[in-house]
Amino acid sequence: NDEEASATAAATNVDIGAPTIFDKIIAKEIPSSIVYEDDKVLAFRDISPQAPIHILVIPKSRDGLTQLGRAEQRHEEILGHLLYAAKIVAEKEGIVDGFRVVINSGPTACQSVYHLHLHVLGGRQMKWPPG
Ligand code: D5M
Repeated sequence: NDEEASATAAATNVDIGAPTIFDKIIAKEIPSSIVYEDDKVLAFRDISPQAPIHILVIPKSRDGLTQLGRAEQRHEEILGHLLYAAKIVAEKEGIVDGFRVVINSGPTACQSVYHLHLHVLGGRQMKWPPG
């Protein structure tokens, strides 16, 4: 089931600071559906959408920012930029009146790709608490 699959993915991928599939997306070596881009961030559709709109916002330069739990003070500016980019993405997608931003940090949170990313989710009624 989905829960087991995400737990397996989280257990398989460990944070060793290695390049991830997102580097290939940034380099446009593998295709992605890009919805927003500037000099610092890239936003593209999640390959496994959990809502009608599910977009990932990532920094173009990982710069040690594999997960939020490893953030350092020098990352403050990019973290703010990513959050503002999430709002621009929500606006572009027509969900700015109601959307959710999620960051999974570490295996317990089922993070599977160790290149920091914000999930922007919307287009349906969200539930609380999340799983
Ligand atoms: O989320 C990692 C997310 O990355 C997960 O929702 C799937 C998505 N993903 C993985 N590979 C791709 C490609 N190639 N394109 C688009 N989206 C992708 P996490 O928070 O680490 O669990």
